[in-house]
Amino acid sequence: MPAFDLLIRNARAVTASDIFYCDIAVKDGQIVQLGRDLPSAAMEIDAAGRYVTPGGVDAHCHLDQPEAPPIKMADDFFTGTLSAACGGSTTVIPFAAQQKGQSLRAAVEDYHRRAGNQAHIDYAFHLIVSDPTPTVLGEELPALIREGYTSFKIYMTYDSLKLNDGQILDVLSVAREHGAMVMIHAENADCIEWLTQRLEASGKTAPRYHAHARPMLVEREATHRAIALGELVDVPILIVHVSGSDAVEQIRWARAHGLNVFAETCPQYLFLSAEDLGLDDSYGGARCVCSPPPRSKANQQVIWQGLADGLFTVFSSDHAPFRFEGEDGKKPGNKEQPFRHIPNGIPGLETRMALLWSEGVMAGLITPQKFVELTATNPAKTYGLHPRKGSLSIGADADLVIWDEREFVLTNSMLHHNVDYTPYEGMRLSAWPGLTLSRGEVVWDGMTFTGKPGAGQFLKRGLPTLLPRRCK
Ligand code: DUC
Ligand code: ZN
Ligand code: ZN
Repeated sequence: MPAFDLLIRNARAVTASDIFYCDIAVKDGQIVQLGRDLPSAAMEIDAAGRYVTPGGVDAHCHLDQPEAPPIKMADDFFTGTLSAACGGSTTVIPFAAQQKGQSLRAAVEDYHRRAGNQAHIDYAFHLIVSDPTPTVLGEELPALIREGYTSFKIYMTYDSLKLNDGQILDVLSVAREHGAMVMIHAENADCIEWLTQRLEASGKTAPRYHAHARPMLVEREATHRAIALGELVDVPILIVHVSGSDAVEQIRWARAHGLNVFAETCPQYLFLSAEDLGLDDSYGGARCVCSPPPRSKANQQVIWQGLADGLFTVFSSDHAPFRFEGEDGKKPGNKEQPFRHIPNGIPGLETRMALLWSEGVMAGLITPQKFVELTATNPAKTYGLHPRKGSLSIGADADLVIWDEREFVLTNSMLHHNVDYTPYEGMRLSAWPGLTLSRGEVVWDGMTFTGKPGAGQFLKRGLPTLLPRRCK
């Protein structure tokens, strides 16, 4: 009887701190040994010296989140988790979103129904708190944190979601009391509305004006305010989808003042620019409408620098999938719409890992260890999944990626999401996951998806472990 279920031989294993050659032995879905010349297993894979990293933890993606009809997210738990696995992610954390007037508990129950038995890889839920009533703050949130929903996102923009400063302070206080992590979407809603109305009044409604309505200063102001609110309550916060230099400066300022402010960025701020929203009034740029919008090309360098020097804690996709054609996506009701009505968001679950490995690690901008830290280890620590997830170590889940380094041109036809485009069409990349393992099962072999719906498990999470905690 073989000692192991699976052995990956000759791995060039990467963790957030080290690179070493070893064999990786898997039993019952977990890594059980790392060593040299380990005894044989029921199944063996020769990595032949290729890099092996922990599977990605995509800690910011939107799947099957309810939208106002006719708009509908293109990916649900079936297609979203399948696509994630083909791109080397083995855990996703989408959002159970509370509608105003709805109980948070009802939002969570509805989201569990949506996940059903559809997930191909493991998943957890963040909460979106849009209506922090006394019952939500005093009863529902504390109970849900205890049940393993240990992070929540709050918005400073979007009419249906935004909180005022007093409400933000209330939510932050609950997070402080219970040790949860608050993710903040930082854009100033009133400035955006004021600018949008002026643009509309002068007939500037093409997709490219989306970027004009959300300049960097609206993100800068809200980021600064979020930092101040976090400081007032004395609680760590995480600013999501940081897009450019203005917000980066605010976060550097906060860190320099000793504040526990964490930050996330996303591929769109490295590889897209405001030009992708259109150089003229044509509608194609709707494909790249997301918030905050992509900035100038010079800002891409600021984001790369922040990834390399530790400003950013996590690198997520912010996958928010809407089809370009049809009535339910970027053209609501089958009509080209003023930018105000274009659903915000772009697809990116499947491309997140390869874009960063190819253009970051292989191009020499970040180390392989930094890649692992940003895409797997830190997201797992930030959201209470470490060391089960995001770790290549004994006892961790055997969620692994073996990397193929080869040149190819990315096209949407290669991808497995349910979106009819990728913003990265035609990019020349140098790497893609050659194999993805989810708890020891091959789910992607470099050519074919081999996983099963329902194999993904819901993950009840612990508290964040990014910061030291006193042990008794
Ligand atoms: N912005 C968000 O805040 N969420 C989803 C997508 C987007 O563009
Ligand atoms: Zn957001
Ligand atoms: Zn988002």
